[in-house]
Amino acid sequence: MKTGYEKIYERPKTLLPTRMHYCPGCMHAIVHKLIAELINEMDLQEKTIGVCPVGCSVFAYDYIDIDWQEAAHGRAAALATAIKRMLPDRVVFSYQGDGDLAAIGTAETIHACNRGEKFTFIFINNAIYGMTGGQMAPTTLDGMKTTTTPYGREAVTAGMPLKMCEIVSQFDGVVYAQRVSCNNPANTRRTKKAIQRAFEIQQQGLGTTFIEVVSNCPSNWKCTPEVSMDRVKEEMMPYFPLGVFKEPRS
Ligand SMILES: Cc1ncc(C[n+]2csc(CCOP(=O)(O)OP(=O)(O)O)c2C)c(N)n1
Repeated sequence: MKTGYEKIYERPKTLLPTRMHYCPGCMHAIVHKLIAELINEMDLQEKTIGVCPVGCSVFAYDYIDIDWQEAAHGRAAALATAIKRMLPDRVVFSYQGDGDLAAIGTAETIHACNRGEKFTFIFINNAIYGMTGGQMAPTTLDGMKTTTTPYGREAVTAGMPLKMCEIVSQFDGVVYAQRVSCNNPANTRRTKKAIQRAFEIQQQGLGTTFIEVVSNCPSNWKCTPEVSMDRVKEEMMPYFPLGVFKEPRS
């Protein structure tokens, strides 16, 4: 029997009916849904290959019904490079957290972008290592408390948080870089459009496409989902401004 929600929302065939393991309010779940809807609407189910990271989204393959490959921690960009080079007619994306993409995987990320590998990065920046219990990530905000910075991150010892969109948009190989969020319905629609645009540009074979989602982590930020969305707007966005950082040259 259909629940009330199911009566008004028709689940795209690419979104598996698996019960999600994400904590309540986690933006990973929203982004999964957007990707599944998009692949369905763009009729790409048989053409898309995702690369899963190590982190909270390690089980992305349980929710989106496409071909997936699991990467070792931080190695998603290297794996996506290989897949896209071998199967250039597929839409290939890596789905990675900040620990995966910007800490252990920094080298893979930077070099794939510099080489202009023709896949899409979907980068979920929640400013913390979610899966392992809330350690400081490269994108943890200055002053933010984590289990490894109990008095708050200090720039003097940890540097300032990495702004990945700004960094990768410097590379000639990157043709499209946009920072988005899903903290409200309007921004969620923009996120879907941005991922769609990235996939379209990828299909034109122009270069690397990079989507950063300014995200939340209610469990490790130790707040309610509602408060976490407020913090995305009030604390994350001033440092990680939303917007398009790079567009293909026309
Ligand atoms: C080689 C290796 N080093 C460390 C770990 C432990 N580990 C698992 S997930 C993770 C961090 C994930 O954080 P992030 O990429 O930000 O993703 P999130 O869980 O926040 O979505 C770490 C350090 C591991 N599994 N493998």
